[in-house]
Amino acid sequence: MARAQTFPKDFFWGGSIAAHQCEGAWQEGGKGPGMMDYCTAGSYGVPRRFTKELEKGTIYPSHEAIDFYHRYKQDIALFAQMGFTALRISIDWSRIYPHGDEEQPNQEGLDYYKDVIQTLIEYNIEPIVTLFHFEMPVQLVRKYNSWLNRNLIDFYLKYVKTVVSEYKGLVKYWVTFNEMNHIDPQTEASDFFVYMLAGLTYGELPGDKRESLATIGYNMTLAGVKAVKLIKEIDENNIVGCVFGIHPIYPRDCNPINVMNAFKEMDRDYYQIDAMCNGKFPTYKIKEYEDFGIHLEINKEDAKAFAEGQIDFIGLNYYQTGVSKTGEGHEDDEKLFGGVQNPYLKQSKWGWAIDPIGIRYLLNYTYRKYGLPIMITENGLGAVDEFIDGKIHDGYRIDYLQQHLSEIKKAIVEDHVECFGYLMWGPIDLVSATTGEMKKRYGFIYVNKNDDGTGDLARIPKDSFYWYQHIIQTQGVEL
Ligand code: BGP
Repeated sequence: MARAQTFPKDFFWGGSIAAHQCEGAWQEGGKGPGMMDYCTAGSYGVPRRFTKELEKGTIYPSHEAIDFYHRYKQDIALFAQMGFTALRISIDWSRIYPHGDEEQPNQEGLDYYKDVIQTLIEYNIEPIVTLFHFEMPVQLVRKYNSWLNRNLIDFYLKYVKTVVSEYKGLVKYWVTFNEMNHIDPQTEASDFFVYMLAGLTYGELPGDKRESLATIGYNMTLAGVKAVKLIKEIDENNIVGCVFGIHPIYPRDCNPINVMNAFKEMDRDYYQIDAMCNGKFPTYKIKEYEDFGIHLEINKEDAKAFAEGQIDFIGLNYYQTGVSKTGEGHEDDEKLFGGVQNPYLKQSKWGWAIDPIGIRYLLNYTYRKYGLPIMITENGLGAVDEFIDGKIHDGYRIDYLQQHLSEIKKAIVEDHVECFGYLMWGPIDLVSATTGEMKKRYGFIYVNKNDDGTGDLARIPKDSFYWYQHIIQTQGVEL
């Protein structure tokens, strides 16, 4: 058989969005308050804040976002015009169980997502549904202490059962969690990620910080494997994955100790994938925790859950590579640059290193480790777009995507990595997760909304819109 020359015929071409970054309508359709509704806007260098109460005069970007809630039909029509064959959306838990612990779900929330999903299907766009993309009812945090409490696993499974049963036969591809890998006691999981994933700030984590982080990571991983089993019990045709946000770590140089340290830094992002692919929570991790004096609450039945809940595919979000923070012989550069930059790479305006080869490296590394199919569930360039003669000529975005896609093609064609989809992050401009800005734009479609909340929310295709349309039409042969 001749070697494949391009992407497989049934490759998923599309994009990824998340409810709290696009829907808005935060008090409509019976939705309860979600954690992200209490998150202010920030900017590059100015962190977003989570406030206990809503502050007058402060902008909370999720409240209106880009109003996808009311405009999804128009937006999906534009995705269809580009030729999308898949769209990854997330379901906001607080639209289904407004406070997280109700007996009955909110039917209006279920109906809303059903219509979104049916609209996608009408356009032959495969819905890929994420069940947790930082969206969580506030009450689950305030009353139960979030994922530190094992009860959260049951609330999550109840929500998963409701949603997966409701969309049986409509949705086949499910994602249990987005980027839970940022919770780890050995990283300085930023305050922000702890909050987004677990709803708690460092200040609010009771007891030993590292033990709390390990517990949150364990409970979420356990919830993830239990969800896999449940989703397949509801429909054996369901295909279930989990999404991880990984930036490969390069060593500072070829000094063996620096190579070893870089490996260790990167390896931290993999213990949950190990747990979800190998049928058990890794013993090395439990022993490592013991070395640190961290005690995990592990029940006898947990082992069975890990044995029965292996995922079918791995989703990878890739934006950048990093350079190991530890580097013998490099103490001075660190002081000089205040962070570790790769001198071979350029950076985006938000300081993210642009490294197309990194995506091929990540695909190879992960595929060789597990042999499971992989979907690129996020990738893209956050940039400032400006109108010239009423148009946005975003050649910089086209270059970025072109280079990354051509490295993915090499991974598929030359390295034989089973990669079955490319979902560009933010195909329509939306709220940045880390900064809360609109100015950090990823889209093929411009949304007329500014950071101060002004703008008529009009949708305008950029040059990259037509470029991606052509790539999809031609199955990436020219890449
Ligand atoms: C990932 C998140 C997304 C998205 C993306 C880009 O970590 O899963 O929700 O936002 O990062 O980040 P940002 O929006 O901050 O540029």
